[in-house]
Amino acid sequence: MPQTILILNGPNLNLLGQREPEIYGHETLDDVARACTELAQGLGLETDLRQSNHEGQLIDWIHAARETAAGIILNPGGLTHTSVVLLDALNVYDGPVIEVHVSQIHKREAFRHHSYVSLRADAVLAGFGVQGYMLATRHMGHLLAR
Ligand code: CA2
Repeated sequence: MPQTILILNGPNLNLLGQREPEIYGHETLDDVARACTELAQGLGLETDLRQSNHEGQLIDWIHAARETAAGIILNPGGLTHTSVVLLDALNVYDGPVIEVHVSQIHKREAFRHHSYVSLRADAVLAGFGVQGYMLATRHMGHLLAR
């Protein structure tokens, strides 16, 4: 059975490719799902990409991932900067966690410079556009092959 990478996306990321292209680009979350699935297949892995606008739903998925996913790639959206509960959920997940931001959060408003999730993440990507998800998938392949 191939191992699964859970690719979790937080609030408003369903709008990727539809609004603010100058910040987030033109590609949609469906484009990301297709590209990561193809890349992961070449690494012998499966992907499961999900998005929710609800913090509790993301936490439930992280809890379930303890049984179903070998690693998590997570773009928490705005919850990055506010959510202790997301950090708590990740702290009870044993596999590798990679944090992805489409935009370069450190070049933006000061409130985006701090991430609670980074206290748990094994790697962080910011400012690579949606390519960040593909880079994270590739790196997850390395981490899971160890
Ligand atoms: O750069 C990222 O990926 C962010 O996680 C995106 C979040 C933002 O709050 C973080 O600081 C950085 C915002 C998600 C909003 O998503 C949209 C996507 C496209 C169009 C409009 C909103």
